[in-house]
Order: sequence, then C-alpha cells, then structure tokens
Amino acid sequence: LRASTTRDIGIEELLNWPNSAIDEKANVLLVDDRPSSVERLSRMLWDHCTLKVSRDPHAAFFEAADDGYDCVIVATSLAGYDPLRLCSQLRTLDRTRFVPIILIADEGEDERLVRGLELGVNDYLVRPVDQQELIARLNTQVRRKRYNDRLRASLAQTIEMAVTDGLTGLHNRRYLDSHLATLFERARSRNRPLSLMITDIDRFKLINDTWGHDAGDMVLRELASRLRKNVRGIDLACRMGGEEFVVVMPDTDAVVAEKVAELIRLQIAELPFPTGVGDQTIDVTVSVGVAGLAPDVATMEALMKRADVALYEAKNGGRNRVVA
Ligand code: GH3
Ligand code: MG
Ligand code: MG
Ligand code: MG
Repeated sequence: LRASTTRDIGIEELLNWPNSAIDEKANVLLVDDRPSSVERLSRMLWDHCTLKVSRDPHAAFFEAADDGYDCVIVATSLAGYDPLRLCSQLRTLDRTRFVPIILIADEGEDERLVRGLELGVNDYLVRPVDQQELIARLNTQVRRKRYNDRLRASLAQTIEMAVTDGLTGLHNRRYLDSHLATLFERARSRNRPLSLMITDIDRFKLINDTWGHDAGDMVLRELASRLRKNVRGIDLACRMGGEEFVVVMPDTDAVVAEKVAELIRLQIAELPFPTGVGDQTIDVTVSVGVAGLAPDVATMEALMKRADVALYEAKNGGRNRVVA
C-alpha cells in the first residue's frame, strides 16, 4: 500500500469526502496500442499524474497487478484484444479489484460501454476526448479510490481491535464465540477430532494482592506469550477474561491435547515470571482442563462445559495440574 492509503485518517477527514484534496500525484496506467491516440492522451495527462503507458494489453494485466495504480485507463480500440476482458480480469484479481477503470471509447460503442459498466468499469469518455473532462473524471476516481482504501484500512483495523484482547494481543472472547460453532461443525462433518483446553492461573488474586495489579498484568502478558509459543498456527488461543485462557485445537484428539496442556503447564511452572520490580520473579502455576470431541458431546457449549468440569477437578485436586 502506498503511504497515502495507510496514513491514519481522522473521522472528520473520512466524512469529508469528496472535498479532500489529492495530496499526491496519481499513478495512472494507460492501456492503448494506437500510437496517435497514445500521444494525444499522454499529452493531456502528463502534467496531472505519474503516467505509465502499456501498448500491449496482455502485459498490461501483469503491469497493473504489479504496481499500485490509482487508476487504469483502457482504450476500447485495442487491436485483436477485447478490452472488456482486461477489465473483467482486473476486477477478479485481488490486487487490482479496487483499482478504478476508465474506458476511452470510440463513437457508436454504446453496447460495449454498457457491458463495461456491468463488468465494473467506473467511468468512460467518448472520443474526441476533452482534456478538462478527462482530468476531472480521473481526479474523481482517484479521490474515491484513496478514500475507499483508507476506509477499508480503517475498517480492518477497527475489526481487528474488536476481536483482540488489548492486554495480551490474543483473540478475545468475542472472536472465540464467533468461531466456535464453525470449528465445531467442521470437525463434526469431516469426522475429525477437536479439543479444547481452559487454562486458569492458580491463586492469581494472591499475586495481585502481593505484587500489585501491574505485576499481575505482566504475568498475564508473559503467560499469553508462552501459550502462543506452544500452540500451532491453526489453534485458536484467546483470553476469555480475567486470568482464564482457552485454546481450541482443530484436528487434535484429547490424548494429544493433554500432552500439549502438560507441556504448557511445565513451561509456566518451571520458569519464574518477571515482576517488573528489579529482578524479582514470581512463581506462577496454572490448572488446565482438557476436553475432546466425543459421540456424547453434542454442542460446543457441552465441550466447553466438559473442559470446565475438568478444570474444576484440577483446582480441587491441588492446582498446578492438567485434568483431561
Ligand atoms: P484460583 O486458583 O481458584 O483460580 O484462584 P484465583 O485467585 O486465581 O481466582 P479468582 O477468580 O478468585 O481471582 C482472579 C483474579 O484475577 C481476581 C481479579 O482481580 C484478577 N484479574 C482479573 N482480570 C485481571 C486483569 O486484567 N489484570 C490483573 N492484574 N488482574 C486481573
Ligand atoms: Mg477463579
Ligand atoms: Mg485463577
Ligand atoms: Mg479464573
């Protein structure tokens, strides 16, 4: 992404479109194979944007996908090549899906223009092209694209924040809740194993009371980091709230999950945690409840309940242990 699209954008600026200025020259790709037309259009565009010309429509597709263009202008008169095919290709590829396309058509090409618009072409001009009109239409498309890019980036960031636990960077409960059912159904329908572990810090209240809340937060962050290091990319690790963590492990039966849980328990119990106060450390232990998919587990809630019962047993059995 170009700098202008990743820059933080304030809500006022977001709402201010289309009045926001084009603060950076537009990167434009012109696809045209008629020398006279290329020359005329280039002269019109030259001062107003950073222009690249592609005379070969086959190469233009790769060219467009390769560089961050703000707009692609396609002449409909390409010899031996359907320009609408290029347009539809640009619309299907992830990297060019959001690049505006302007068609330059010859007179009497109405049908083609309609088809182009249906394919997702953003605007068109009919020859003879008026320079001012071309620049005005180009600017509108560039402004809209930059605005949309920023809106998308801002939306992605907002969504990311909404499903992330602020303290540890793990997923939060909201994220887990929205994915559990899918993971469960997928495992069920493919007849694959699935396991879940709930990890709860032992006597965490005491850690807070002894070392203070900030030290408690440090423990939570360090624990999250050790947890993350010991699960796979496809596992779903999240902080449920407080000092309770859940890991969902697709394609993993309870026997393996128990081993993973035991590994995590040891990684926590055997290496003391920093307190943030000098080089003093805290001994931290966790209790873990593990449950795997079984014929008598009908729902994700039932699986969660089972892991919770196991966790309760681990606590009652003296803590610092795994119960499956
Ligand atoms: P047990 O071994 O039975 O789990 O005992 P516990 O003390 O860990 O359990 P309890 O549920 O009584 O206490 C959990 C504590 O976690 C109480 C609460 O103040 C603390 N806590 C919850 N969220 C946070 C947080 O974000 N930061 C810190 N530092 N403490 C938190
Ligand atoms: Mg508790
Ligand atoms: Mg606890
Ligand atoms: Mg707890």
